[in-house]
Amino acid sequence: MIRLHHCAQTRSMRVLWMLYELGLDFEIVRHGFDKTLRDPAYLALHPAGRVPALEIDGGVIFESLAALQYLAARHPEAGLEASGMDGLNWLHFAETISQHTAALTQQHIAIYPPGARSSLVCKLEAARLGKTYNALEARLAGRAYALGAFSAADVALGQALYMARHFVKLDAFPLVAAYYKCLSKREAFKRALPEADETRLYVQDYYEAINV
Ligand SMILES: N[C@@H](CCC(=O)N[C@@H](CS)C(=O)NCC(=O)O)C(=O)O
Repeated sequence: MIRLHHCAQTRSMRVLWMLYELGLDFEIVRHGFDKTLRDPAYLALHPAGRVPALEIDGGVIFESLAALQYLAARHPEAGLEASGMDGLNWLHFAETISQHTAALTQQHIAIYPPGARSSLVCKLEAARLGKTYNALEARLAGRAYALGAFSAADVALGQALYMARHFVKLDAFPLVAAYYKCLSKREAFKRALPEADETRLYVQDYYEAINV
């Protein structure tokens, strides 16, 4: 049995999307995005108490992009592998995007009291996130997908954009905006979105830079 430990609107969504792309049978364990991730039972699956954790083939994969690589290689018939220099670079570039989203999520949502948030860090991280959009914009010139054909790299990058656009809009990056629009129409992407009654990490579509 494949079992995915998941929190809505987090990096575990990448793995959920990929599992749906592959049409596999699996269970989802939905966690709250809170201290329960540090419960000893969960720490036995993920050493830092984060999501995702994917129980599969008698082991656990606890890095989202490793999970995408593993799943794509496990199912070569789906043709989703992102391998070689280009494939690995663009698959893992998702994390270059997401590290800024994580910092911005902390600043705009997680840090309490709100007075402890930093407008300087918000502006810096948003500017650095914009630079990653620039890099992706250049990569997408003449390409519908990061590697030409749809692959695990697009699942990773599309999900990274899904989170990132809460802090830096895609409008100023026409190729990235069109790419995200195309990816977000995929059935597997839509199935990986939060359920109607699920607690969301992002309660706003967009978070303006804060002034403290
Ligand atoms: N590099 C890891 C990052 C995992 C990670 O930090 N996940 C976040 C959600 S996006 C998390 O679980 N945060 C909970 C916490 O920090 O307490 C991956 O890609 O799987």
